Amino acid sequence: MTSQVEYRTCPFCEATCGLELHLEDREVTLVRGDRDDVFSHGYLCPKGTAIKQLEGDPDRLRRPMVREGGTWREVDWPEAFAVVDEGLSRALDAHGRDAVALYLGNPSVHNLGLAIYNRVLAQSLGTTNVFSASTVDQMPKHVSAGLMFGTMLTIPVPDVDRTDHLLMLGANPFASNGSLLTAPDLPGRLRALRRRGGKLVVVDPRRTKTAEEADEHIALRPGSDALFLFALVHTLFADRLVDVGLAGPHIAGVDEIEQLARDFTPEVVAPHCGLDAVTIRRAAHELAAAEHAAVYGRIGTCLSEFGTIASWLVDVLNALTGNLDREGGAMFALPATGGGNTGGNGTGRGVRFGRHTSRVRGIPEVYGELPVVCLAEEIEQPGDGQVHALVTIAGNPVLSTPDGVRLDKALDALDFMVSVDIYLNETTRHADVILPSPSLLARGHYDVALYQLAVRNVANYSPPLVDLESGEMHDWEIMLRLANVVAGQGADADPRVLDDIVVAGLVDKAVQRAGSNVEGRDAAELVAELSQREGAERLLDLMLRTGPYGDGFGTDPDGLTLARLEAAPHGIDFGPLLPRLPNVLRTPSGKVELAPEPITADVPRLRASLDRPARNGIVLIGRRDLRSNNSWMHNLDILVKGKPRCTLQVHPDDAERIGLRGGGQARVTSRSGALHAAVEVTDAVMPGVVSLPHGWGHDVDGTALRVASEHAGVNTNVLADADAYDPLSGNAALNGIPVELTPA
Ligand SMILES: Nc1nc2c(c(=O)[nH]1)N[C@H]1C(S)=C(S)[C@@H](COP(=O)(O)OP(=O)(O)OC[C@H]3O[C@@H](n4cnc5c(=O)[nH]c(N)nc54)[C@H](O)[C@@H]3O)O[C@H]1N2
Ligand SMILES: Nc1nc2c(c(=O)[nH]1)N[C@H]1C(S)=C(S)[C@@H](COP(=O)(O)OP(=O)(O)OC[C@H]3O[C@@H](n4cnc5c(=O)[nH]c(N)nc54)[C@H](O)[C@@H]3O)O[C@H]1N2
Ligand code: SF4
Ligand SMILES: [Mo]
Repeated sequence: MTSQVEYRTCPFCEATCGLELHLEDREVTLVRGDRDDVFSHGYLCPKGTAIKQLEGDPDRLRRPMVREGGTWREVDWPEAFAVVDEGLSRALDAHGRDAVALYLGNPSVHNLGLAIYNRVLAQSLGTTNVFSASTVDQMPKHVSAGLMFGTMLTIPVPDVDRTDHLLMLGANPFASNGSLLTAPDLPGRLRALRRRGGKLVVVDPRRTKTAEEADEHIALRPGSDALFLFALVHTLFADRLVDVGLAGPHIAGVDEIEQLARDFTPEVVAPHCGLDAVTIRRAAHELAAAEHAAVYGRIGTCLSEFGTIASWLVDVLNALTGNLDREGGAMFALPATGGGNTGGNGTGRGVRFGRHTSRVRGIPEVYGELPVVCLAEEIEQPGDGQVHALVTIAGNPVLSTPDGVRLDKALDALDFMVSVDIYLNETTRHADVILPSPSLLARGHYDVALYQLAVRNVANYSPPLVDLESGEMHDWEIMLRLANVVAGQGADADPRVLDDIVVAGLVDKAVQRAGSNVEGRDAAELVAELSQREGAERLLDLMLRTGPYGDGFGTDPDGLTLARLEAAPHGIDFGPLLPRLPNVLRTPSGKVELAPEPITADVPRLRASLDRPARNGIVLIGRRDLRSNNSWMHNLDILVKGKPRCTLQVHPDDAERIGLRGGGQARVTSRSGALHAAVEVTDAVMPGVVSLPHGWGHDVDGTALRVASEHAGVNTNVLADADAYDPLSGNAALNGIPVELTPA
């Protein structure tokens, strides 16, 4: 038996904490925070420790599985891929490319092999029916960022370590550890902000842990963030507080914003927000007065029918207060792997949406995908272009997307389904084949996406700690083999041949790109230099070497390579964020587009909402718990033991009026469904608002989740309406759902 201590980045959320793992052979015996990690300095949360239980979970799939009727059989990889080939080819041959849909779930972003090869699979498949968890999450921010700055990931992050004033809407980092804001120990960073005399203001219908730790909690009505933010903008203009600062020369559209904000006075929006005008005006004045301030919005602002407008106004406010791209304000990361906004000259093609639309409802595509609110109907409705088969990659849409019951039925009706997943759960039980990712210990890890949104420029690579066991396959190889299958190459085709084509294509692009650190170099020479590595690591090395700190294949001998990261197990810190305007921009104008037409054209819809009478019925919102991770970590006893956490939080006034008791049951009904939930009476939620977390509802038949099924909870998304979405991004409006409550 060999004992080792190894370091790797936690892959469970966006915070990228360093873990210190104690191993006996393949077994994790102890998990601690890595004190020497350049970014997390020893911080970790209960989910990070649970890597031990996840590795040991007997329900975690370790071999490919094939379903025959109601029974599952472990098979070897050749057999699994033969079944996949038969099932997908049948659908493609009979009905064409669009007959096979793809759904990419959240963990596919946190897995190097899946994250890098997603696109290869999608391109080989060539379907317009691509869906992902992004349209129940952050798509509104991608849309607003793309239109304002030119790429979907050019998203400013609040410079939490140096700001004096943080206005945070719809986020609860004390539970979530931050999102579109990579900052290990974000709670600690927020406490430090207050210790140095700064102010934290939290806008949330619920008094969360984050709100309790803040200087001020503004409890607003769900779904009214866009109105609230517009009233802040209005106030800045009305009270002559606009000062765009040093970024001024790079910003277009300020005057248009003033016009647009004219109608949104604090007095007009206040009743819709459940606030008074004085609070709104004061919030605007404090934001403007702070030396360094930042506005940040997350889930609460995105999961609404005005998600894109709210996401946009967050950055409009950052710009109008002179805090965009400025130390202590909202800044852009410079990621080591490069990205859409590195290596160019500050202009680009910008973004365009709606190149195709969904078949049934005609909802426009964004960034090549369709909103997941359309998935069920695309399977159900017969006709040309109907979805007959589905590939899911690390996703559980039955629990995570609207109208879960309907989607559950739709999946049952598919001709064929294959899932790359580590559990037999509510979604994958409908699959014909499940292809499991290998043990976390056997994977290399690097957070390609998350470092693009980090509060410091950091790079950290975790090498595989153990070899694959027999029966395991690398994620990148699974993806390449799937790509071969859907490209008609067959189940036995060598994935390395396709991989070589992918690498050659990327190297060609790099040597042709003006200003790249390998511009004009011999592509074959570069490919040869990469040849000691394969799969995800080879592509990662290429990205790092051609990225902003890269060695350019010898151009800068001190520059970054994957080998250098391998020699730095605690990561490399490239320092705090630096201003990046105008070079970071990829808009055709080379300016920050403060008033992009697609968004300004949607403002009348928001204005019209002011004419609706302010609702006084009850609305439902979600929440997260520190020990949950969306739907998929509930099978780990250490994370679910204790008091049940899937409770319906109800304000005492509402409970009394309706006749609900803590510990009792409520029947909750919405336009799309009904459920019974355990009631928790608490004044943490504002009157008229109830809260139920998502990711529960593990009591369905045919899964293999022994622990989770004993802590089943209920699936809140049966209450979510597939007709409620933000038209600009297609993102589901999962918060602010009108519901009726009765005692059950
Ligand atoms: N009502 C409501 N609904 C919501 C939200 C909300 O706030 N309220 N939040 C939304 C958000 S932000 C998100 S991101 C989505 C998440 O939506 P999804 O991504 O669809 O769902 P997850 O619960 O993350 O499920 C992840 C799946 O990946 C599998 N998995 C985990 N690790 C691995 C791995 O390493 N390899 C592979 N192959 N599979 C793996 C799990 O077994 C599980 O099946 O939910 C959304 N749904
Ligand atoms: N422990 C844990 N951590 C996680 C996850 C998890 O499931 N568990 N999921 C990960 C994922 S995929 C994501 S995307 C991130 C999300 O990270 P966060 O955005 O921080 O997510 P939440 O904790 O759900 O916080 C959202 C807050 O919005 C509030 N809210 C609801 N409706 C509204 C509204 O209309 N307006 C405003 N202003 N607020 C509203 C809710 O009360 C809640 O407190 O967390 C990630 N981290
Ligand atoms: S905060 Fe996120 S990255 Fe850090 S240990 Fe917890 S789950 Fe892992
Ligand atoms: Mo998410």
